[in-house]
Amino acid sequence: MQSIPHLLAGFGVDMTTYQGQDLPCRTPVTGAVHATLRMDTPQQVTQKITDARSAFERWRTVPAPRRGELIRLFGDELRTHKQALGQVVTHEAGKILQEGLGEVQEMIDICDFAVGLSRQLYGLTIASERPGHRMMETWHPVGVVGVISAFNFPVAVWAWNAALALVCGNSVVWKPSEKTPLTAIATHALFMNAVARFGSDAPPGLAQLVIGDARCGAALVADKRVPLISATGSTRMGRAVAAACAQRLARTILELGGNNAMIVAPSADLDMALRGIVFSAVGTAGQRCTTLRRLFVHDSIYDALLPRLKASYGTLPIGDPSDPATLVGPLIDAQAFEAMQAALQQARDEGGAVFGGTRAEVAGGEGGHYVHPALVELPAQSAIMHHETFAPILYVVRYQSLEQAIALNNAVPQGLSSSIFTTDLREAETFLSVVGSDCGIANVNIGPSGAEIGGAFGGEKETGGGRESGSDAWKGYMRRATNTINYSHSLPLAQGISFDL
Ligand code: UN1
Repeated sequence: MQSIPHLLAGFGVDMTTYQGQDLPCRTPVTGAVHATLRMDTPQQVTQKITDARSAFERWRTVPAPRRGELIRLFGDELRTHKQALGQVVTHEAGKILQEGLGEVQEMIDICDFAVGLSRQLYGLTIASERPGHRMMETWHPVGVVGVISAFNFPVAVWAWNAALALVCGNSVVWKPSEKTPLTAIATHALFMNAVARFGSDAPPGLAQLVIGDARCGAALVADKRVPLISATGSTRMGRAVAAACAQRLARTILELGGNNAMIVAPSADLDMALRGIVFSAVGTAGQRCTTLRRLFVHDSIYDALLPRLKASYGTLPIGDPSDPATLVGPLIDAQAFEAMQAALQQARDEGGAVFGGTRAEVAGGEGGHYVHPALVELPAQSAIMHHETFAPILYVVRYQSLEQAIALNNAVPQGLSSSIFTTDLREAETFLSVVGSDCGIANVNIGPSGAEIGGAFGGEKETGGGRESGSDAWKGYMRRATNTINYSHSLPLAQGISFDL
């Protein structure tokens, strides 16, 4: 695989604009520092918002299908550079290359979706109660949209937000995780290539990139000229963003912690369930919001499934994420490793039997944090299972009745994703029904992770309630105006009120 400076040069990035002394960027692959960047000051963030605001004032008047053309060009850039951008993701976030490429594909998919959407920003026409009147809804962009993204999906989640926000007529200010700024720099360069090809209809400043830490995020969140903040990350971060936005009555789209479960029912196809469990629990080294963290297995099949699961965990290829044979890459950093070890210790204290979970030796990766994914068998859903630990730990608990399993699924504070493996129609439909899973995503015979962009993505409770990506999530990036038009020669009042002068 090519080095980071070489890869970035391939995107046309001029690194001298970004280099500095403030932010050392480490690759989780080896732990080495591969770039040191300067951070934006809060004043520079303010200036970027000013530029984004003036860009918005022009961009909102460009017809939406023409705005879609910019996103089409951006999608083309992503198609051309898919391999290289996937490699940057792998270098910087430590995802295996297949997942790095999958992330870029997710960006391409949302671009395609957004291009179609640019001709479908529909409002309703509503029957008026008054003669000679018509009611309708018009959708307008909100203005500058602030996007705060996390290290684990360093580019796709920005693209979900930006592609929709831009076709809706907004401008975007992006504050990526300080753990993955280089991926953001590469993506921004590709976007600017699309802008250059699009021509002068795209005002400069339409998409802004902020490099920095929580101080930059705070400056973005506090700015009254940013009516909407879409933030992905920890529940702790989301609470701070929500509080700051509530203070000034700004809107938020929050995609926070997940603590996702799977129920494996007596009738489940165990071969499929096994594949679903392993991909969802150890993919991205357990660092997806949608990662499977809690597994509820029916008593009658527990002893058939667990040995197979352990056998599969015992032979997982762990190592360099750019090696095509690897399925489990490194954790993002030392802190993630320590949090994993602390969670495992707590699980032991709560009566858990831990399988795996130790540090894995990887030749050349001594400075990285590679682990054997952990399986923890517990007699009941204990306190640690109510927490999201961003690492490959799968807690396993037996259950006796579907009702009990659904109650366990719903007992945690988070509500992002959930799934059931069953071939029993009654069980599947109950799980999806009003008395079933309380999550934003509920799947049957599919694990909780790896959602397609076509559906609305997000979850309930401490996950934050936001919806991004497909379906009608675009409405979150627009404001709705209700219009009543009177084409008669009189002025009847609603509710039959008489008000004669
Ligand atoms: C996240 O983990 O923040 O459904 C997003 C999935 C991916 C997106 C995950 N499409 O797992």
